[in-house]
Amino acid sequence: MLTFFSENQSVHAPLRELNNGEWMDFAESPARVESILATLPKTSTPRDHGMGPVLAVHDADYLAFLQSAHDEWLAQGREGDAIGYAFPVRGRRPLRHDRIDAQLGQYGFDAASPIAVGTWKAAYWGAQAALGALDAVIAQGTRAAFALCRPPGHHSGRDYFGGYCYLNNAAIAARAAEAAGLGPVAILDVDYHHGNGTQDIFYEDGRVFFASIHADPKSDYPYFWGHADETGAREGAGATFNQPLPRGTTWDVYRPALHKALERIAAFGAKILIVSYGADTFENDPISEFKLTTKDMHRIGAAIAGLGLPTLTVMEGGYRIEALGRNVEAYLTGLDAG
Ligand code: Q9C
Ligand code: ZN
Repeated sequence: MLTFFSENQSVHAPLRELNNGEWMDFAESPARVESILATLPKTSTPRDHGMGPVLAVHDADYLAFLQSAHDEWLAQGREGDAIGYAFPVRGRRPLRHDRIDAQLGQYGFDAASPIAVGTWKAAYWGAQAALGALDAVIAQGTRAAFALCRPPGHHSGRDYFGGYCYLNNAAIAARAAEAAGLGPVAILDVDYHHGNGTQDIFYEDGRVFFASIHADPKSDYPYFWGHADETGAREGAGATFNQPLPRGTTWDVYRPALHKALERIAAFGAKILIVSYGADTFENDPISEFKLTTKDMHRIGAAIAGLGLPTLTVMEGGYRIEALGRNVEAYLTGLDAG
């Protein structure tokens, strides 16, 4: 499997996040990549595709904020990672603020996603990794490629960050695929958490199908998106397909949901598939509650390969670091074998 990754992605290393009322070590650590790289034969460094494909998804003011936020944090005499604490309630006027704390609240939706010194650089190159893997699917006619994206992307929307995500790598690749004439595009999100950013970006877009299988947002983060009755709007009506599953989900529950998602993607007439792959559905994930095994990761890959579509996988979550490389390897092997 052709894999794309840039060393620049490892400079994003926030110290801690606010979780259940306590500071804990930042779960989305650079060590995740080390675990995955140890199981992959070789990786390619993506070329720099510039800001064009990023601007096709994200607002310019949001991108300017991301690039300057940590400098501004330091300029205010703060130390360490920038993190917000005040968030506008829905319905507040769309005010533009200079104060960094107001901006962190405006553009962020949780306190789990600090902006550290290397965040912009790493997020930028994570998106480039997705674009590099897309190049491989296009130009080299590879059936499948893997972007070792870190930080992950699926919680990030057009103008917001959250859930360890700053740029939506899957969405950036999807728009670039459309621009290259490879559409219609389907995105399948199998991370434990609902891909709220991806859903928002394509919610009114009928040309990109978004299917997600995730922990029920009645019990799990991100709570405010991912319910089964969210099915898209306007031109996108019917092009969003959410399957929330209960905590404790094992393969016998997961499998029929996966097959339903794949059926819907086939019926949509997708010509290319982008998979947001999270290994946080794993039974021993420290922040998640599904019970999938390493063998099930292989089954997920094989089932997806059964669609027979050119497939670009972008890495999302997965936090049991000792097992992460093996889980990703199992998924990719399934994808190759299927
Ligand atoms: N007590 C990804 O997997 N914290 N992001 C949840 C639960 C945020 C996960 C708190 C989890 C974000 C890409
Ligand atoms: Zn996740």
